[in-house]
Amino acid sequence: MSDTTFTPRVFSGIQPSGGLTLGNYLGAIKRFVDMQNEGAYETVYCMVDLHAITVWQDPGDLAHNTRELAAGFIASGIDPEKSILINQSQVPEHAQLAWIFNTVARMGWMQRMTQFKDKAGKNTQNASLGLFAYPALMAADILIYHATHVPVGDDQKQHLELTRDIATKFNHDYGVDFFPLTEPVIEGAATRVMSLRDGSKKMSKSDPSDASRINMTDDADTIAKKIRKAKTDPDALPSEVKGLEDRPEARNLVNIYAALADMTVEQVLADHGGAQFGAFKPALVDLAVSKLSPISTEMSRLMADTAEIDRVLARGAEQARNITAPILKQTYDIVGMVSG
Ligand code: AQP
Repeated sequence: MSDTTFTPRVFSGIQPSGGLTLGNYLGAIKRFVDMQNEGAYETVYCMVDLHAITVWQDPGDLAHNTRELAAGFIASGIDPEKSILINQSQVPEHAQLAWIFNTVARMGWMQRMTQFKDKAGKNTQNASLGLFAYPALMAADILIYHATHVPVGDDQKQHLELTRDIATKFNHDYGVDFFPLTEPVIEGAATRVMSLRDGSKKMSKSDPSDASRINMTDDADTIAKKIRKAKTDPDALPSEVKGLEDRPEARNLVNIYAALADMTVEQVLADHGGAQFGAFKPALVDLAVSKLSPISTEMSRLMADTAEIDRVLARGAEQARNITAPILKQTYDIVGMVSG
């Protein structure tokens, strides 16, 4: 346990590896906005472009997706006056600390990471070295801010545990109490939004099937079509949460409803228990369109002036480096690097 008191600070990021999905929004961004507005933390939010290129990204698409992600953050309620909003590669201390952590993390730890196994597929020999080292860079993203809390979706739990292992080993090896043991914040009804086509698969921006996800840029008709076609079962909705067991697709739609409406799953089932999907899906469409359309409209407005987005990111990088440069300098001193 650390005796040092760290400034309550939140860090989290999203990869510009495609368009934002409803999974990213409900599992991550909506929580980012809540934590920003709680006022109990300094908040730093990041487009993690260095992570995105661990699998091939077309350069034009990467630049577009990075700006669009920034627009998505702002349109969803991240206020650059209240939070530091950055693009990862513009703050070089992330990558510099990651190199130190590459020497702290052990091969065996990395080999246990399920995300590497999922993303590398069968041909691990052909995966990039960066994909293997991804969790060490993620630990650096967090710890270069001495972040105390990280809001994430359920899929990132293992990486957060690894971040704590890296902090613990660094502190132990160098006999310091320098890096905090960061707490994951995995909360809400939609910490794992599933594919609309397969209730056993996570909704993902890189899923080849566009029908599997709701993109934050989808218009009202597209959202309606995707929800109407979402895979379900023939039974009516139960009135109790227990009745959703073994019904992954039904549970997914109920979770999405609850998260969008800021309700608990119990409340949704109290209102809709007994309803057939023929009635529940239109209610979900109305709710999704009313919550998501203002965000996509604002994203389009912001994307019409990318110079302004670039200015926000440049200012964010400057603010971020006021935090990251001294932490890197202290890390180098601890490690024994002559840094002048
Ligand atoms: N389906 C999801 N449900 C809940 N949370 C999710 N997140 C992602 N998908 C879901 C959360 O979004 C944050 C950013 O994720 P990321 O972009 O860094 O990477 P990812 O988890 O790999 O997301 P994708 O959409 O699946 O991207 P690709 O397809 O490029 O791999 C994280 O907090 C994550 O938990």
